[in-house]
Amino acid sequence: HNGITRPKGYRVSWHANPAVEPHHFGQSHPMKPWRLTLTKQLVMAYGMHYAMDLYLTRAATFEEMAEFHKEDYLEFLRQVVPADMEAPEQSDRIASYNIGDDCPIFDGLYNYCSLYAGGTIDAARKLVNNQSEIAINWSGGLHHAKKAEASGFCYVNDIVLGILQLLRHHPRVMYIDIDVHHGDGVEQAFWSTDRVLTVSFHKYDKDNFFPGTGALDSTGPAHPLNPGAHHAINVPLNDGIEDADYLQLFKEVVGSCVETYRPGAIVLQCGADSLGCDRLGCFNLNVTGHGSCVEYVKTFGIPLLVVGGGGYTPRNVSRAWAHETSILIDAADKIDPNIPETVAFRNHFGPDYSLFPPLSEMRRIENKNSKAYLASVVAAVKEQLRYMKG
Ligand code: ZL4
Ligand code: CA
Ligand code: ZN
Repeated sequence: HNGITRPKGYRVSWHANPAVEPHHFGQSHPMKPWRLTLTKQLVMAYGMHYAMDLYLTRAATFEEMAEFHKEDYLEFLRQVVPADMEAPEQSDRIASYNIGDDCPIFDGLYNYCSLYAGGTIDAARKLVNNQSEIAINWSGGLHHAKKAEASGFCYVNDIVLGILQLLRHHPRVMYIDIDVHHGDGVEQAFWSTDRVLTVSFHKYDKDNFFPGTGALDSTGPAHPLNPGAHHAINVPLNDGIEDADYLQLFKEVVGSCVETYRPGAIVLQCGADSLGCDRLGCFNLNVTGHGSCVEYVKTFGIPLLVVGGGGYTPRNVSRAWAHETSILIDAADKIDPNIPETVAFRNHFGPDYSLFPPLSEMRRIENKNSKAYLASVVAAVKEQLRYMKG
């Protein structure tokens, strides 16, 4: 099938449940689970599914999600219905759990959350049980959710739940986040431990870009005797960063972190809102540039859990995640950049019908990251790693 075969020497597992895809956040909400349908159609049109073990994921149980989340919050998510948004007796709880325009109550909300969380938990367990070396759940990556609060389109933090599974077997887990937003929920969950190193690359503008955290000097608990000190790495960026600069920065930061921290497993959040032309993002990355980060992480040969995240221009989200799937199965060189005639919803990929349209040319945002600024960020991270070593 298109010459795509299983990768040599390692296994890739694909974790998904199509029941996630039809959920609707509401009229004109940027988060569209339907982008997962488009991603799957591309992956199948190229025949990539023949190279992976495919798992239909189950819903996470209440108890599994309660390993991180507060039970009263999960109970609320389980019983709330859209009509409660109008019910005055519910308004205090709705406000306290941060339900609103970003995180609305929609039909099947609990089903949606438990399905994407179940996918990430299953993927982590495949790695832990040595049944897979690379496990993919594109429906996960919802990095803003807190213990008892929804935030930024995220309700249940599947990444935290997946890392908790990995920590049962691995003394140290590294988390890498290339979503354009700061991975605050994951950082906060593991703020006080040295068993998880979190690394987020993001647009940072304290008062004008969500969530406003993730400054360069936000590196963990202030007290040097707290084990989490220095175990949060933040790479704050300005508008318009391009492929070459991003990749160089990514390699220097991630390479130094892996070398120093020596994680037993890596979790990579591949939020596709860092691509050029994203509805919410402000970077200029191409599908190839975004994919090069995934390719670089793969070179370490460390058990890898790959999740999705943001991404608000569905045709480009699906291009990126399909391309990244091909990288993970070691088949990128066998993929025809012309999108197959047979793909469902092919009209979404016009007029170019290419897997790699030049995103950064289409709506170029001025690059506000000087070489000197990027060099200073790398220097600060390396300095931080010296403290981490102790
Ligand atoms: C929308 O059009 O910056 C939500 C959200 C809903 C439909 C109708 C309501 C219109 C853009 C965003 C009013 C919406 C006002 N609808 C939303 C401070 C804010 C308060 C809420 O990729 N308003 C909050 C969250 C970010 C804020 C980004 C990224 C997630 C991830 C991982 C989350 N919140 C200002 C915005 C729309 C909407 C249009 C929106 N919300 C854009 N940015 C935000 O990191 C998955
Ligand atoms: Ca990020
Ligand atoms: Zn995002």
